[in-house]
Amino acid sequence: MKRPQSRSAGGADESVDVEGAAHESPLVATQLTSNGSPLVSDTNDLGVLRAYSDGLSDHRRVRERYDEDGYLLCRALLDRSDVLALRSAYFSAARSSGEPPGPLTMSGPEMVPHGVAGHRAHSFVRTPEFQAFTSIPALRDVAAVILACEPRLLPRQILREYSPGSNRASRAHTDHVYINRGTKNVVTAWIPIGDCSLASGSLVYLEGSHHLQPDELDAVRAVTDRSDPRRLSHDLGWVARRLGRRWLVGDYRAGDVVFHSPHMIHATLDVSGTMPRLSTDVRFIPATEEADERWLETWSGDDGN
Ligand SMILES: O=C(O)CCC(=O)C(=O)O
Repeated sequence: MKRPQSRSAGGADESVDVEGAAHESPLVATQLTSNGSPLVSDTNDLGVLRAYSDGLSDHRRVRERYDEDGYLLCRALLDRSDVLALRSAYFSAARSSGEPPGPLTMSGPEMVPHGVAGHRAHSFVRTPEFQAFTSIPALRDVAAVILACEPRLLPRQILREYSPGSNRASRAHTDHVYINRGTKNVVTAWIPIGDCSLASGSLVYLEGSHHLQPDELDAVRAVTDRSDPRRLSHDLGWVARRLGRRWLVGDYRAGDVVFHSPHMIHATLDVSGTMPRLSTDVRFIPATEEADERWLETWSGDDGN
């Protein structure tokens, strides 16, 4: 069984079972796709995210790791049962409102588009349960260490649901271009709501990409399936080859949270297993600094931001 190896510099090495032992069905690294395009043609082109396991008390160490990697993967930061309860609440709310069982496709013509009024994600982000979840102090505590100050949680908090077999996922992008009208000091927390293996559409990062210059990013806009110039390519394999960098992948368990820099290139995988991927991504800035006004309203799938 081939396994991609994590970087060896410091921290806990982890390996991800890309060939299926932990998954619902066998999955080989070379079959990982995003928006239908292969992530890699050779397993050696993949790396594995490294978790930060040294605790939060040494703030300097936390920031060093975050600055070095562009992300900080915190295993079991949240109580697993709280995360699973939120997942269950989301899908039960959908059932009690008379929606058909099972995952919604995000683009069926008869369906309300994802996250707009009438879609379950739109109503769910407005519930006290969801608001209480994103306000869990543990999230804020890590943001406080990374930002080195009292953080403020921005109200626009995106809830994403991706369906098995839809071949839809988030294209390569940096957050910076979406949140560059206020302070530059922003940290994103990506929170899988449920276990999120490679087969469940997990988040991937382009290794060291937070160190790239803006003109280097321009080089990976040429191949695209979208007109929005803020996005990079949907073809993650091409992005990696063009920039000569590896995608870092990870298996996430309910309770894990990964924090990332607004300059880190990231994307998600297609859901090849049977369970829909549910996740939220929220952003913190220093409490005393100016927020980008686009992030001050509750998220709606059609807010254009
Ligand atoms: O969950 C996704 O599909 C994308 C998340 C994302 O882009 C982010 O957390 O910044």
